[in-house]
Amino acid sequence: MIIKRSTGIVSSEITDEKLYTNRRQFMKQTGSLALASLAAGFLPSTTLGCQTGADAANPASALLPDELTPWEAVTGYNNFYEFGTGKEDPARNAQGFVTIPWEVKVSGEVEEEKTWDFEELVGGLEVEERIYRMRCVEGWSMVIPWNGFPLASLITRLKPTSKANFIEFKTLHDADRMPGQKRAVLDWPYTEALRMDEANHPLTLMVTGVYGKTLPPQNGAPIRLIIPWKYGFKGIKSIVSIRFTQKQPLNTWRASIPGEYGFYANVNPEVDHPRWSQATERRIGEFRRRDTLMFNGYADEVASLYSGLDLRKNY
Ligand SMILES: Nc1nc2c(c(=O)[nH]1)N[C@H]1C(S)=C(S)[C@@H](COP(=O)(O)O)O[C@H]1N2
Ligand SMILES: [Mo]
Repeated sequence: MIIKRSTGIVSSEITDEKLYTNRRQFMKQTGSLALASLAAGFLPSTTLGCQTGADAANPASALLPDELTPWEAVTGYNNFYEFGTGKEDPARNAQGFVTIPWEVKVSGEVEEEKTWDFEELVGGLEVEERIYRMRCVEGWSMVIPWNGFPLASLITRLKPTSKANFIEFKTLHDADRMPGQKRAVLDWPYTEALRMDEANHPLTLMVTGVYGKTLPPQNGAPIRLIIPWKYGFKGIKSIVSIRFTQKQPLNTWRASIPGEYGFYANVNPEVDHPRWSQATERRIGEFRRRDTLMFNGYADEVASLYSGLDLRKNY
């Protein structure tokens, strides 16, 4: 389907909320997202990267079903420091955040540096639904039905040169529109980056919607990044700059606390955060903690990107 911003991204081709409700009920009955994915095969949407069945290395987790995290939690319990550091701040403070018009500056190692209007940037790119497990470095997790397109298809459109080894993203920096930026809690603007092979991986998404609706401001409207095998902080929100670079860019969290956050931020239950273990997580809505899976459960798809890399050093 094609992104239509005036009407949001909802169209007859995308799963509507009633369908989601039905699907959630279905998942409650079957208790298995794997089965729900089978059912999703009858739906017009695509489900990918939902690998839930048995994980030989982690039999305990394999017994636990994945269910979609309710809309209320997905849009009400957020990290978006530009709108405050409390989990409920973004939902409140980002209301009324204006995302039309929106421009994205594309620079660095590209054939042509250019500031793109949002409509032109994403126009014609096919939006898919992807249900992804999400893991925050703070130890909570959710299962979220995102709507977006592979970053790879946008990269093709932007025409980086052969010198591009990394892609760097920046969030809007405007304290009048993002009140959290009045405090120097981070070195604004929020900056993140990926290696080009990570960026071009088919699981890596540029997200413009969630639950079949236009992305709410607290989730990073109008466009944000999602990399399901990495900790949530790599998924930068409200992007206004994309720069292709030869050298590895410095990401915000690494810049502010280098002893705690690295460049890769791959979900890894074996590498503790200096101040807490990463071995388990609390799925929002659940009481008992779950075991955290290597690469957040996406090891089959992405582990080969990191062969030869010491994951204890390169966290
Ligand atoms: N610009 C910006 N992007 C950001 C953040 C932020 O504070 N500012 N928080 C990150 C963190 S820590 C997480 S866990 C996810 C949360 O995304 P969600 O609120 O949509 O679940 O956004 C990430 N992207
Ligand atoms: Mo996070």
